[in-house]
Amino acid sequence: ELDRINRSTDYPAHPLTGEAAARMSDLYEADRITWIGLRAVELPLQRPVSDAKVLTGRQLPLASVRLLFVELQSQQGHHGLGFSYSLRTGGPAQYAHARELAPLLLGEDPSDIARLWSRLSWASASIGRSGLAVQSIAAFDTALWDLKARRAGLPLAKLLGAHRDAVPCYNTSGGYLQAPIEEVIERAEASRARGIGGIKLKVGQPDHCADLRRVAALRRHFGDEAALMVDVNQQWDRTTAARMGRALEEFDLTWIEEPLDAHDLEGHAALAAQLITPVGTGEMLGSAAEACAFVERGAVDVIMHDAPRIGGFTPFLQVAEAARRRGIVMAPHFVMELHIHLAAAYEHATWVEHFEWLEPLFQERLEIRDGCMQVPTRPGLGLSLSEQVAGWTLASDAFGQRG
Ligand code: SMN
Ligand code: MG
Repeated sequence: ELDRINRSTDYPAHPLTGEAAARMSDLYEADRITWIGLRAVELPLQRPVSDAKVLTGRQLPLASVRLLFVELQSQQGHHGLGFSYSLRTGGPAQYAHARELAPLLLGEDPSDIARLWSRLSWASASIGRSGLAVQSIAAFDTALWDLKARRAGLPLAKLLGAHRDAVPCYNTSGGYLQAPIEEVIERAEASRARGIGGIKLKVGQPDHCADLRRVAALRRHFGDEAALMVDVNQQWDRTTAARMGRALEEFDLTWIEEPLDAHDLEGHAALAAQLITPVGTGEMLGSAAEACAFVERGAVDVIMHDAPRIGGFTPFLQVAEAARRRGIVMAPHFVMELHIHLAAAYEHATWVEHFEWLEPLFQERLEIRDGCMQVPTRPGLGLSLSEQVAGWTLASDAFGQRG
């Protein structure tokens, strides 16, 4: 029998005839990227916000978000929309680098995402494999994944293989340091009334007692059951982090985020080993390799990498796989519009960060119910640009022939 199965004559001879020929239209036919649009956008925030980096004098308040959008069209009529972002500086450089990369994708099959990522990365080799170089690549990578999922007629989460249709979410935007605690509580109440599950508070002020008083007030107000997190934005040294970490244990926080310098791998590993409260970090890491190092060293209990900052979905999934093998929590940083799909496709406990900031850029809104953000049911990322984007556009360029 085996012999019979293996005999090549059992397979249709070429050229195909009969039923096999009728199935020809089901065979994969390579597509080609025919048009690429780039757009640089500056989205103003309603009010500038300050985290601990501002309170310690290291940075200015954040007043806007810069975005790099990529739109793709293919010969077979498929479309993709992706983006990357930057805060404070770097936007013009991301855009300039994207202009250099875009022509390399023309004529390529948009299905070959891994190969195209590698092609763009080789083209950027002289400016490195992390940070700005891969952040420009991220805009193309996310557009390629959007196109692939749209072509399949599936939400991206489903294309990746979803574990859930809704992901627990928490809100940060009400918890910045310029707001007095009464205002933080008021905004947190509003978030919870909308169905957002957790509340994250910024800490890391030079006055440590003030931080502890704000956390205590939030815990008192919301009771034992509420999921509360704090974000230090890298403003403690190792000694302060150990002391504050110990003082915070009584508040039963869901995590302490960025307690130390974002690149202090050994410091995070030691802190995570000392504290019962989970330690999270990852948003400032510039590549999958950097984020995997934290996961593999056991330096984080919660991995918080950010797809646009590390090169898009392709590298994000490499980090997610390392995290999955260790069973740790994944809470991607910011950009809920992209991360909802990735969080839905993660096996273990996961969170998405709810931020209203980017909502005006898109026509669609993510739905929130019972503490969870619902995974969009539209194909691809489920995003299309709003009309307002034109008014915030600083520059645009196009490559190839528009269909
Ligand atoms: C943060 C920083 C920058 C943009 C958005 C959010 C912050 C967070 O560190 O984790 O919420
Ligand atoms: Mg953070």
